[in-house]
Amino acid sequence: MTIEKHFAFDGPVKEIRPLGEGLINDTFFVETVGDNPDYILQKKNKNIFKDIPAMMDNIHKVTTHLKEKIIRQGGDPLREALTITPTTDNKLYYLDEDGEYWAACLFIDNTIAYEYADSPELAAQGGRGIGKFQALLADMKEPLADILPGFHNMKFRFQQWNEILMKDPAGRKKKVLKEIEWIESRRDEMLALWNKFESGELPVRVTHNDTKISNILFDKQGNVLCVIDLDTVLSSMCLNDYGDAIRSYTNAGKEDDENPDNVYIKMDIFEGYTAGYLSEAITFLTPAETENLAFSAKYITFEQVLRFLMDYIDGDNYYKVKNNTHNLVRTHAQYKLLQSMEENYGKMCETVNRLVSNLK
Ligand code: GN1
Ligand code: MG
Repeated sequence: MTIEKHFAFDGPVKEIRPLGEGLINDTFFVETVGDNPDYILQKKNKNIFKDIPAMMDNIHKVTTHLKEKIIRQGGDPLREALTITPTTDNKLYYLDEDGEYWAACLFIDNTIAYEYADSPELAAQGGRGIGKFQALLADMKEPLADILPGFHNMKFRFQQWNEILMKDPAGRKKKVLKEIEWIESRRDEMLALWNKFESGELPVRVTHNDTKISNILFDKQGNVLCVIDLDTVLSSMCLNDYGDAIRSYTNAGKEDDENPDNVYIKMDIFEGYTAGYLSEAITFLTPAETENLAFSAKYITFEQVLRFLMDYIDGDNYYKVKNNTHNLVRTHAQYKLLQSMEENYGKMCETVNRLVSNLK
């Protein structure tokens, strides 16, 4: 690989090796010689991200804003926010001869990343991380490009749903009549939340849109340090980020668990994450936002059931699959999580309300 010569890395490169198990981009670790900083290099997935220049521009705007605020608060802008490493001609990405987009950032050393939140304390740190990320960006005025049109927009998702059901491209509709009913019976309540956003009752915010715990770096003392993977930052409801974190942190099973009995919401993790999130986010959340926090967990989990089922009916074109029932297994596992949230919804609302009043 000679890709490294296009980036403004400090110090000569010793080795470039694949890193992590990301399902979307190809990621590499760039080790430089001696004490020079190391880097992360990525080939971005242009099938999913249709406008990578706009995506990099969003990341640049967001990290610039974060760094200004972190400096003003006396923090370390190189460790508490992502730093884009430009190309040698000072661009945010490099477009190679095959039409592939590459981008690099500084590697933040001496950190820990987790795959699961196995304690309420760790979940609380993750919640603090996203709460602080959103709080630092709450006064950002510059608009962000809509790089994933309709991403958490339920109206758009139901348009896609209607079209796919009508086409039934893989002939699978007849196999999922019960599952289709799961979606239809919740259509109105789910659209109602998106309507509150469209009507302006819920404000437009800078949102991360991929708030799983592995997208947060912690320091060696276990304190949250930096939110990473900013590919999906855009302007939307901040409830997306809270809801998606609850969907991923609190699940006792796996996202694609073969045994739905393993899947349910862990209420201690729910409380931990919510407490951590609110400790930072209370500074900017409006009453309409706090009132809809618990519902947003159901909303994003429902959306995930819908997206997996839709991809199954469509013949598996979006998510990578292990076999031709993988998307159906995912649908069932996420539906079990949604049902568990529905059973615990009263308790979820009580917990949010109690934590909010404690902070007032
Ligand atoms: C995709 O691969 P990952 O975890 O970054 C998807 C998310 C889904 C998630 C489900 C751009 O994200 O929206 O919630 O899979 N990202 C995109 O595992 O579609
Ligand atoms: Mg991601």
